[in-house]
Amino acid sequence: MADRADLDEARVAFLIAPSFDHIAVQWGIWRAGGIGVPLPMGSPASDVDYFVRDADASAVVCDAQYASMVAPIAKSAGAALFTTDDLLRAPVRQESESGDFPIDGARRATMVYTSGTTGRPKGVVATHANIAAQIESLVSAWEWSAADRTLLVLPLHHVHGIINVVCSALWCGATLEVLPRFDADATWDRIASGELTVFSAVPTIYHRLIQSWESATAEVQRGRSSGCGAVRLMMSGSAALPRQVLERWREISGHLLLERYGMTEVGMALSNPLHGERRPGFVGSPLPGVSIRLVDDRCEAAPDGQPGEVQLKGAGVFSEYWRRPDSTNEAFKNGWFLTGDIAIRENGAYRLLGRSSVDIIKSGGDKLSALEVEDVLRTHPAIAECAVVGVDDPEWGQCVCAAVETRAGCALSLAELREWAKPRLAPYKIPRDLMCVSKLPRNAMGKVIKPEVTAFFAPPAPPERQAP
Ligand code: MCA
Ligand code: AMP
Repeated sequence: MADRADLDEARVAFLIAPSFDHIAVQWGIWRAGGIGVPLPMGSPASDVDYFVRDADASAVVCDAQYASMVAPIAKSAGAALFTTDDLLRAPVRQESESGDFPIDGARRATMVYTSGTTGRPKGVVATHANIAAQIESLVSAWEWSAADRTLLVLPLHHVHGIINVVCSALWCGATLEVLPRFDADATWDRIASGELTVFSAVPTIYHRLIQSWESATAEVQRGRSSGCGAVRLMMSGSAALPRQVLERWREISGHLLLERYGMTEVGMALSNPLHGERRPGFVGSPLPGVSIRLVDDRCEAAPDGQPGEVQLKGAGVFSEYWRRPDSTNEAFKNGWFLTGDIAIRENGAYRLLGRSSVDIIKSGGDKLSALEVEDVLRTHPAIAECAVVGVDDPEWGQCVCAAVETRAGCALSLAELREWAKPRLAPYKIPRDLMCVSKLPRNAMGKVIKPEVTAFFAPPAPPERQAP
């Protein structure tokens, strides 16, 4: 592989913590003509094995500390293994130091794994042209410039971190600082320095930053709040921004967070304005280069104020799900990408109402399939049947909760289940609450009634008393 002049769209998977090394490896893969497949940090070996095989990766690059976990996987998948030390600390060959290099926009550039309702995660393939369109849209809408300085606190296996932070900053020569993982105090230190101008995060991170601010001394609080004054743009996305977070953040920082809406398959689609009125609870209007329509359940255009599915078109929309032509076909109708998100439009701005499937859960900005978790839980020896739901939570947005029917004579605790799940599920997919029930609620067809399962964990508030 090292001797090939052009990787010719070979997949290179990489398990590297957010860092200069991570970004250098991604750029190296692009320059060499490969497809970069960033893997989630904290993945259990079973997930790494799945990603490497599904992507049919020719090579895996990892931080040295993961080499012993990755080596047997790479070997059995027939992929070469490199550590970042092997690649980045090796002497640079003269011929690879050339300046500009041609990239054909139609060439496939990245594959980011995402969960759908059914099956295991799918690789979302974006071409160089898709990525360029996604970045140019944001650079223009949010007026990124070389004078900006931002801090990455997000993982780099998601579009939010890759496109909205890293690529947008580097596209226009802005300064990018990188934390290997989110840390509330370290993030506040950098905001308090007064050097940052742009900041983007998910609601759970703002929730954590608020908690950290609340527990600081009055003097530290003043320094942190004053540092926010230097930031020209603070953004939230990837999950719904709770009203309390928006309001408390405004009091602490003086910023009305700019909320926007995106998806791995399209990059960013809708945004509140940089200048002009930002409407709490709304995700704004289409970003440059994005066309949108709302389609109701009769397959007709939803009028203003009526819910419909968000469907999108634009140069940023992905090219395909890797080696899943059926899923790709199902995801498009007449060239429109069907997001599965339901929204309404009021006075030109869009408000998200939820997803068409209850089986997609968003926890801390990470998306997962309830059905995928159920498939794994059913392999537990004590579990006869189970139902996984997302339950509203002020910190995580939604919490993964499992209701299970245990086998006769078996008992199961949450601690036991979480321990058992660690090598089998990514950390954010592991249930945070468990309820053992004698029978799951089912409808006449025998299908589990998920809203009733959700109510086990979060009983709906009693209806307000009517005045007699
Ligand atoms: C970590 N844990 C989680 C999550 N992340 N549990 C549920 N949901 C999660 N998302 C687990 C940890 O493994 C640990 O488990 C426990 O929670 C507490 O860990 P802690 O250290 O407190 O959490 P953390 O590691 O700091 O992570 C929280 C986080 C992280 C910083 C909010 O989840 C995060 O960076 N989320 C952002 C994801 C993101 O970028 N999404 C964008 C995708 P244990 O207690 O067992 O050890 S959407 C996208 O890209 C589209 C295009 C868009 O619109 O933006
Ligand atoms: P992902 O597939 O991980 O890229 O997540 C994309 C999904 O996150 C979208 O389809 C939405 O359901 C959700 N999402 C993104 N931004 C927002 C937002 N501002 N408010 C509510 N949901 C959002």
